Amino acid sequence: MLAMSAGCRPDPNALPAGVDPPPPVTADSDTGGSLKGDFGPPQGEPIKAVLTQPPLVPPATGRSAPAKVIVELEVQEKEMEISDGVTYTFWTFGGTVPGSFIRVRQGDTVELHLRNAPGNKMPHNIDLHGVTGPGGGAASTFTAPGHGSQFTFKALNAGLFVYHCATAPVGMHIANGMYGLILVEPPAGMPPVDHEYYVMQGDFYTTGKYREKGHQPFDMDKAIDERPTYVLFNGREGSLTGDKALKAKTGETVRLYVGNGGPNLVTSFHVIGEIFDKVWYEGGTKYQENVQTTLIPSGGAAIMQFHLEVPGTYVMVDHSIFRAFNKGALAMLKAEGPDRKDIYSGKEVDENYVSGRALANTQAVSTAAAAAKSGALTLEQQIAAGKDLFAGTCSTCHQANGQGLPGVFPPLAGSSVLKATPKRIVQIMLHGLNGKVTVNGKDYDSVMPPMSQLSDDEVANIGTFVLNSWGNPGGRVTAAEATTERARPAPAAGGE
Ligand code: HEC
Ligand SMILES: [Cu+2]
Repeated sequence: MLAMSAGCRPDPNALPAGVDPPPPVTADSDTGGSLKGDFGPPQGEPIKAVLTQPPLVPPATGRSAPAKVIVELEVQEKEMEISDGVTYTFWTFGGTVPGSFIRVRQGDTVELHLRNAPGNKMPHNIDLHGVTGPGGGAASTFTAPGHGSQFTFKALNAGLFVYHCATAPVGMHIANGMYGLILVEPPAGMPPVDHEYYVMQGDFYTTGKYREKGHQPFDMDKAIDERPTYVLFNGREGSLTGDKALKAKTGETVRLYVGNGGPNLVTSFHVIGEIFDKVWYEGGTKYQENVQTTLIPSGGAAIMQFHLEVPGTYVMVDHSIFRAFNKGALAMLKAEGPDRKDIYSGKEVDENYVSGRALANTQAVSTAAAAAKSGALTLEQQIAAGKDLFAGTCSTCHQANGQGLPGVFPPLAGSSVLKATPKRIVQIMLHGLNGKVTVNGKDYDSVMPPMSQLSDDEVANIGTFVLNSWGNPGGRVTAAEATTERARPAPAAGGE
């Protein structure tokens, strides 16, 4: 039968002339996993692991034999900013979110010391996904404040692994920032590249709204319902934007070690304007090529690599895109180098992406928040904070100079509407505006969407900035006025 079909028509599985057949799947084409990960007892003197804080990655181990590696981690519970003017009590491995990056080689014997800093309030432990053994170390490392514990494991599988705290309530410990990455290099190491960076996503649950100023406690109900207030890279909104953006030059290759601590969300990790040349998906041994977006499960990781050709700002997002622009999941990589108009002609368009409330270094916003808290907020501080926020919120339509766009977006500069009723700006921001409106003698019949995602102090500061700019009548908007306006029903269309 085989002979007959071969004789009658061409074999549909035959390869075209000159094309090699794929390599056969043999026992050698996989790494053997843990079965082949034990290279015998550790050699030489014990080595103290180099740990790094995000976004840095420790140097390659550079070793060709298994060693005993000592890792010392200290749990610190500390208050840090989660966004400008917003503080949160994080629980951390080593004082940062995510925790210190650990790098060892397959076959290494790792002696892990966990200290729980005196003054902490909670017991903690560590479960490393790179450990072979029940609990991944959790049971051996349960540690009360002011105490230390240790356990030893042999890193049998190569890969990029998440570690996290697994003390009850587990979800709360993870939600507070208790996770990090451990890279177990394959025996030959990772191929060298120009830059390696450490980025980890996490979802956060605060009782207040997104960007609501002041200290924000953890909200267990939101966490159980999986309704995060923030979705962040490296534990803070703006941790990798503006001056803190990752840096590289064109002609260089960048490798990202990206983890997802969760506790709840899966991430669709994407770099706007780049294509991953390689993705070691799920943090494992094999790579896929030419990938746009890679999925990283909660409690998982991936390694991506790309070569930079065109200079400019590359924005990294969770492509579940409301998380990027309305919950903070946005980071940047700045590539310097000469233009490559042959590859990309355009002007820099990152403003379009970045403006949607993702500006970094809004120092004035923090200053105003601190001043408001102490009851000493000045008009100047409100105007300065409002100016920063206007740039990320209103300027897309009304333009940075408040002139609007003829026939499309009315001017805020010298606006007759604001001259007639200055405080109407609060209502327009919170409830939007539609129907016919006449501004400086010209008619507009368009729609401004409500900007109700703004917090009350943001409304107050933007309003104050606009009223005190471009020949407008001046005055001051308070957060209390925003609270009152928010509670009122939206006015009917065509308010003129
Ligand atoms: C998506 C585009 C868009 C954004 C963003 C936007 N507006 Fe508007 N805005 C409009 C449009 C369109 C109108 C006119 C609506 C109409 O025709 O009824 C308008 C009208 C106004 C008016 C009344 C008319 C005038 O020119 O005085 C004010 C005040 C105003 N906007 C303030 C703001 C402020 C403050 C922000 C930022 C918090 C903002 N807008 C963000 C599109 C926008
Ligand atoms: Cu913990």
